[in-house]
Amino acid sequence: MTYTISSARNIFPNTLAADVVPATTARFNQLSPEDQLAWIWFTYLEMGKTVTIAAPGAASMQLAELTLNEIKKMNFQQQTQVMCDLANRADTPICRTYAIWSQNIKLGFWYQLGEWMEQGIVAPIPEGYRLSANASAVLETLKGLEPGQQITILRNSVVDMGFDPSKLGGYTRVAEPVMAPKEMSQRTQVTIEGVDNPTILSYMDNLNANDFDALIALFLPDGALQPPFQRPIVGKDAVLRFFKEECQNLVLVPERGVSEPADGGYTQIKITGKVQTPWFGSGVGMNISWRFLLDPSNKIFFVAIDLLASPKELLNLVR
Ligand code: 45D
Repeated sequence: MTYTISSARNIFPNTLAADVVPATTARFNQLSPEDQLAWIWFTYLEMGKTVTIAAPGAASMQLAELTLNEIKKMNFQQQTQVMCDLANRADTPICRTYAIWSQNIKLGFWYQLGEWMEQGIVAPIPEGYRLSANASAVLETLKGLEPGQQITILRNSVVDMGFDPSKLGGYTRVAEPVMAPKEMSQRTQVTIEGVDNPTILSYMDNLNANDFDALIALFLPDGALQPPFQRPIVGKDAVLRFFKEECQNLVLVPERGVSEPADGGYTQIKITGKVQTPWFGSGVGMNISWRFLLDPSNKIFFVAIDLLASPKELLNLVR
């Protein structure tokens, strides 16, 4: 039998992903726009007690600068309206601009607004604002989760805002410029207990080095990558674009894995370990698994990345 993308998604079916993340995001999306903004604000304050967000790079902020300056000049009432429009996914010029930004630009935009809210330059959440009972319940759920799960929910709530890009018709996405890959002398090499497959090691090392051209060369032309809680991204061009737009400066720390023969001369390999995002650095280590399916020539046909349900899952390498 040969594999399809959809059959490949079922390798290592015992892998337990953090389903609480999409469940919590769905509950968040039921809240009113005002409640959503206040909820994010309280979440942000709550998380700030344990982890620090790093300021985004100047290059990504430049792309949001026009919009940020426009908002800065508004009065508090207008600023509040803009933020509610974003949460409401309204059809306004700012919501349309926001819709075509990459995830990192959206996060950087809100990072700046958050700073300005603290400084009194942008309208704060009204003093004494009381979250609805539902919003409080969602916040309580979030408090009980691991930091890696919390930041994923926070990111989801931000990236889903703005006008729905699928209603825009044709458009050009706006993403941060791609930096040159790391110098050879600056590169690191992972070791993985139980796995020495060269494709897997190169995957980790090239992603850590931001060397996306070398990384994409490991994939088959019709290969696919499935990010956490998303549908697979199929084909080399689309996967390469995703790497360039969303994957700069990640730190992958794979720990252990298992490799075994699969049908048709393929090999299935599961790796578990930690991933750090540049927004939180080593302050937040997300518990991650990679499920790879390699073809007989050792090229990547499919890889799924999952955010794991608990640290215990790091040891789950059974089929
Ligand atoms: O509304 O192997 C205010 C892949 C209040 C690639 C605010 C990967 C009002 C292949 C506070 C101002 C990428 C799949 C808002 C691996 C308001 C691969 C602001 C995995 C919104 C391993 C809120 C990578 C703010 C992974 C500023 C798993 C919120 C990466 C900021 C995961 C939130 C990265 C931030 C994650 C969240 C990053 C900065 C989850 C960042 C999350």
